[in-house]
Amino acid sequence: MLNKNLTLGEFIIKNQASFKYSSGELSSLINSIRLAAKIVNHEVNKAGLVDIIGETGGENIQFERQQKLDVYANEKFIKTLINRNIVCGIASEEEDSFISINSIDKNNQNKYVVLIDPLDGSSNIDVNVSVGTIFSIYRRKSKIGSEVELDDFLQYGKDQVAAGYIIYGTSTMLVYSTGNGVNGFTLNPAIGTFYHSHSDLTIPENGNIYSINEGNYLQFPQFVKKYIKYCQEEKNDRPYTSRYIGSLVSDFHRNMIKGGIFLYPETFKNKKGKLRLLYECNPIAFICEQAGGSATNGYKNILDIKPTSLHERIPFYCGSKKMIKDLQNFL
Ligand code: AHM
Ligand code: MG
Repeated sequence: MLNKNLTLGEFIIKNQASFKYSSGELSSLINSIRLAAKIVNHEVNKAGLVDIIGETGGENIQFERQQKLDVYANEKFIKTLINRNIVCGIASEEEDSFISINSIDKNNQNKYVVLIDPLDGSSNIDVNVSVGTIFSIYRRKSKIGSEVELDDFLQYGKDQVAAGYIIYGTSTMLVYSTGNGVNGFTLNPAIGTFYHSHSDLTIPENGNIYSINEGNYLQFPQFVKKYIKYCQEEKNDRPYTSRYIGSLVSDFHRNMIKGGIFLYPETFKNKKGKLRLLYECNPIAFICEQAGGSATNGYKNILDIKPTSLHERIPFYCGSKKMIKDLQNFL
C-alpha cells in the first residue's frame, strides 16, 4: 500500500532485503543516482533562464550534435558515481567507450556496472518539453577487482538487476525497478525530497494511444504501415488516438500510465532503428515488462537480444501487451 509520506531514501532501505543480492551496494547506487538526478533537475529547470542552452559544437559517437545540458548531465552522473565509489564501470550514450573504475582506483572491489543515457530527448530542451535520464544496472561478469571488460556491458537485457528513468516534466519523477515491480517517486522541489507517489505501477493490458513519428511514414516497414492504418480505421472497438512527444521517457511514461504503444521502426535514414539497445531500449523494456507490458524489435523480445556493441541501435516497439500482439499480427 502507498504511504504518501515515504521518501525514496526510506523506500530503498525498507526494500533492500527483498533484493536477491542484498548487500547494500545496489541501494547506495540508487541513492547516488537519486542525488545526481536532483542536481541535473535543478539545472534542467532553469534552462530557460541561464545561458546554458545551445550546442557545444562537438559531436558524440553517433554523430549527433550535443547540447550543453547533455554534457552537464553526463558529467554529473559520472562524477557522482565515481566519487561515491559505488560502481566498477560506467558506459554512457555520450561517451565513445566505457569507463573502467579500476584504472582510476586499483583497490576498487565494486560489483556493478551502470549504463546511462544522461539526458534523453535533449533536442526538446530549448522548447521547454520534458526530457529524461535513463539508467540500467548489471552485475559485472569479469573478476571483481580487475578492470571491467566490454562483455560486462554487453549483457542480455533480462540480466539487468535494476533499471529506471527520471522524467524532468511538469513534476520530476524517478521511476525504477529492481525486478520486483515498478515504483515511482515524485520530487518536492521545495525541500529536494522524492516521495513515493506511485506504488506497483502497471501498464493497462490494452490501450488506445499509439506513439510514433508519423513524419517517417513512407519509410516504415509494411507491417508498421498496416498497423497504423488499423489504428486509424474508424471502428467503435478501436478508438485510437495518436500522441507523440519525441522524448522517449515522456512518451513511454504516459503510455505506461494510460495504456498505449510506442513505436520507433527502422527508416531509410536509420536503417537499424534510431534508439540504442543498451541505453534506451533495454532499461525501458525492463520497466515495461515489470509493469506487465511487452517490448520487442518486431521479432524478438528486447530483453532476449544479445548486444554486440556499446552503441548498437534497434527497432523498438513497447507498451500494452495486447497492442504489441496486434502489431505482431501484421508481421
Ligand atoms: P537522443 O538520445 O539523441 O535524445 O534521441 C532519442 C530520442 C528519443 O527520446 C525519442 O523517442 C526519439 O529520439 C525521437 O526521435 P525523432 O525525433 O526521430 O522522432
Ligand atoms: Mg538518448
